[in-house]
Amino acid sequence: TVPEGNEFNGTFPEWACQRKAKLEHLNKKLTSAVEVLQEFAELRDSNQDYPRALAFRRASSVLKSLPFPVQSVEQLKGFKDIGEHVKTVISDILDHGSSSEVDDIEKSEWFKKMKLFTSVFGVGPSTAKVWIERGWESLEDAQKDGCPSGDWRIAWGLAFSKDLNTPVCRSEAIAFSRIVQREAEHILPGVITTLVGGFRRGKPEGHDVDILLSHPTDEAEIGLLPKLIAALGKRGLILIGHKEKNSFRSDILYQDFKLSTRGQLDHFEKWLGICKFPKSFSKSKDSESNSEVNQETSFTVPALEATSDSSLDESINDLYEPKAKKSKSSGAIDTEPQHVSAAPRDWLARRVDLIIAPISQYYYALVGWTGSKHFNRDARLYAQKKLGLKLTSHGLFDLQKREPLTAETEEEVFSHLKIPYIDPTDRNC
Ligand code: TTP
Ligand code: MN
Ligand code: MN
Ligand code: MN
Repeated sequence: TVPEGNEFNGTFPEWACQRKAKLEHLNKKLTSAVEVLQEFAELRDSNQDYPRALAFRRASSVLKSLPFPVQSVEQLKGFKDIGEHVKTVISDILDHGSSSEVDDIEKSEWFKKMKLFTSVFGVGPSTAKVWIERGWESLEDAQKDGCPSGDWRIAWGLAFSKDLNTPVCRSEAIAFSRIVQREAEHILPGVITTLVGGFRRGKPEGHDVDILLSHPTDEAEIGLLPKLIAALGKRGLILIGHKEKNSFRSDILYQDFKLSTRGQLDHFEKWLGICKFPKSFSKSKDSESNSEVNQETSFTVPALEATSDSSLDESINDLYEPKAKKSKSSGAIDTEPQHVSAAPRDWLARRVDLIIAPISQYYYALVGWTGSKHFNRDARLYAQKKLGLKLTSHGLFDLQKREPLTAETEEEVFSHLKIPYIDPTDRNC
């Protein structure tokens, strides 16, 4: 029997952060169409908070959590997040197999160029629009210009765009996390290293590797990052990157509510950059795609533990042999990428984010850096509207009492928010 929307939606949680949203769901065809409309709205208006894009995001988030495949728009009656525009698109797809509105967007040169240009590290919608106005059609056009803006991210992002636009697979993320754990443990025994971002949500691949670091003793983490970067550099793993200082200020915490819902910016000490991943990190995709390593979804990287995959262990261990080649680029990092990309090489350029959080903020940082982006946006809005609390990656703050609600586990973050614990793999809303 086909579920009726209005008999079901009475029990459907109102907020995305209260619902389970797995990577695999029953309405992929519909959500990918709605996400085209969302992306188009975001690119056109260059404003992540633009209500049109947000409306599409909310609609696709509902579709991702539905326990049945939508067969008729009647089933969507009463879902307040699915408006008339989205219903028209859905009925077009249900009736004709596609939506002409979505097809037209996907075919448009402007959309294709915007997607291509914003795929470059450091290039957002406003830069991409400038490039289009200059008449640039391809990444080669931008490369010919040299370093178009003086931004190191764009210069290096362009020089390695081919590598960086090839998805990072799970085995690469795990191999690199284990090396980060090993080096960090050597510098700071007891360090906590966690692979976060899309990989913690169970995604098989991603656009980068996000790693969150902390230590059970508050302030022990201070000074770790520069040493860690130097150690990774010594192993020949660093191509280019920049450190950002911790800019968290508890004195302004209780002033600005907007900070929590606008954007994803936080104030942690972090390193954003591009690493050199030996090609041996990416295992052959065919026979081994179901191995244990690939199924491991959410973990804190154990110290010096076997990966249950001997070939991956070997390639990690190669880096630790005395004869391991040490890159000269580790000491002084060249800021001119052009010549680096020419020579044949045995590594791939990969985007890496390393984030340092004090333990008092760690579980909030864990939730924030696990995402998804929509999960964060929704949870932050929910906290503000329903609880009068300000949620960020640094904590949950009671603006009246002017005090933080501390958490010593991820579960505790959810219980402070008065929502059932949602597994990371169910946060793909
Ligand atoms: P991303 O790496 O941008 O996204 P992702 O890992 O979800 O997806 P992808 O596979 O494309 O890499 O960010 C990781 C998570 O961290 C994201 O879900 C939201 C959050 N985040 C912050 O909290 N602060 C930030 O400054 C950024 C960039 C992301
Ligand atoms: Mn990521
Ligand atoms: Mn991304
Ligand atoms: Mn990232």
